[in-house]
Amino acid sequence: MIQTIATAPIAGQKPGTSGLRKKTAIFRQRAYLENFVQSIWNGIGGIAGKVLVLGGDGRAFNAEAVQIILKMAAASGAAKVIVGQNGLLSTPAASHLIRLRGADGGIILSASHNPGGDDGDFGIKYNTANGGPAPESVTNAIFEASEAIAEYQILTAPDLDLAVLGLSQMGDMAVEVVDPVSDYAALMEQLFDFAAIRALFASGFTLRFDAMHAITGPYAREILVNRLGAPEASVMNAVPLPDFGGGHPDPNPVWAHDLMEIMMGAQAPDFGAASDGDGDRNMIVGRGCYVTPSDSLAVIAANAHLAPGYAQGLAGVARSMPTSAALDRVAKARGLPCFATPTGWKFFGNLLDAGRATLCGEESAGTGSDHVREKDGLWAVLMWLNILAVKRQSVADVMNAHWAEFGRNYYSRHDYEGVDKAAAEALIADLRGRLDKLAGLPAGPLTVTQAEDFSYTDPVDGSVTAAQGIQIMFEGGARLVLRLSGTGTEGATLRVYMESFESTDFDMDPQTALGDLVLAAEALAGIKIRLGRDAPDVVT
Ligand code: VG1
Ligand code: CO
Repeated sequence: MIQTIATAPIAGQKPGTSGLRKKTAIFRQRAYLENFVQSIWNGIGGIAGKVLVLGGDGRAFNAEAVQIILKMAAASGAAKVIVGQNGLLSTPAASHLIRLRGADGGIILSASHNPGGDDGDFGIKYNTANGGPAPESVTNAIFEASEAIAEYQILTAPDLDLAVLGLSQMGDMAVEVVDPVSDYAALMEQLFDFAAIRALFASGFTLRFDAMHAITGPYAREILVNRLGAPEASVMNAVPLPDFGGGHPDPNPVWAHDLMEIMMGAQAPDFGAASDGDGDRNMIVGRGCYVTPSDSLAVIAANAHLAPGYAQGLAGVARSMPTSAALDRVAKARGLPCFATPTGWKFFGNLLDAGRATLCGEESAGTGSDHVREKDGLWAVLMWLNILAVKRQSVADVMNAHWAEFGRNYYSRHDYEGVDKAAAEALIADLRGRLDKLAGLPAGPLTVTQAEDFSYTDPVDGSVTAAQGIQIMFEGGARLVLRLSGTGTEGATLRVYMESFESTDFDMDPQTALGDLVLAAEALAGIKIRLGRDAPDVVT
């Protein structure tokens, strides 16, 4: 029986950088999830007769949410939902499944790198038929629907057993439970030279992959251990847990500190990597050598042709605006078009669909290509392994050779987390108000040459997205970016991104190399006083 339940708008159901993210407890409140799911249906013009993909990263509330969404899809007339076994799918695997099956779209349940569990965060996002996160036009329509909602529809039916693979029915709707790993693993086999990587492992090359008790555990086991022959112990924290074992599944040197300790220790393996809650981020680290995500993107751009799936070369490359210009240097040297987009993978979709970019990346440990429409953690790991299998060099040697050829963009991001929202917004607003007067003025030890509020005109559909971060250039070529996070659930997070280019000295500590920029940021924005913080919470 289809029930129509009266409801009222719930304030704040506005998707951020990548979907709607809130505390798990908020999602558990009566009608919170239901309102948003109905708003998705309403915002995209209904789902009658449509085929959707559904899955999540397994965090607390994933299992309950999947059943609710199935019943709501059935009530609104969807033809079929393809769901990962036990309600699980990594974000890149979900994107692939949407494309592989020609589905009309999909719903991914994740708050990505945010901690999970009863006290953690939960999230939901809608991806369109190209497999990518819905563009702003669609997320705005969903938000508007959430502000006008008066009722939602849900089927009264028992929960489905999602442990069993295969077809079943929920009301008039077909439900197909699929293995979350196999299609994705097959895609990776098409893109990369598995024989060469297998030979690399057989030669004694050692790896440690940290799944951080999140979704990539089963994927990493199947691909790295079963298909590529790495020893079982190569994958650590491989069992997904609803609270990620109490950890913070964000693959950076701060949160993946256990892996970092191993990689910097005397017994370090040749190669280390980690992924995040939903499997779309990656961290790459060699023995004693951490690779900044912006550098990793540049190295991949310079070497992707070594992998079979990219042997024909790249059509173009793209990065988010705050990501370092290391990519631009490779693009320039190789004669490739290079695009700078606002933060968030949804802005790469049109470039990928139009064949104008093959490779994309973000400084926040997101790298990917046109094989799906999300960033892809294990893809990046396999790309590196493929490159190393061909070059037979250490990660440190690859980095040194890269910098010798292209120069080094020293890069760091300082995050001030959970700060007072009004204070953070005032900091940005005040700076924004002074931007056109900054050129020529000193800022700490540096001098401003140019200052702007980044606005993006999509080269494919002409849509304009304004106010995407404050970008300030200095004499000598250094660059500073300030923006507020769109993925947090408490207060605000200020991100300060710093970059400076160096053509000869490649062995500095990035924090030292960027010291003048830290002073300039403080002089321009008054971060310490305005936010009441002495130092950033996370430095990557
Ligand atoms: C952050 C990152 C951004 C990334 C986004 C989603 O957004 O900075 O680069 O695309 O997270 O990644 P923000 O608005 O907090 O800076 V994930 O792995 O959380 O889906
Ligand atoms: Co993620």
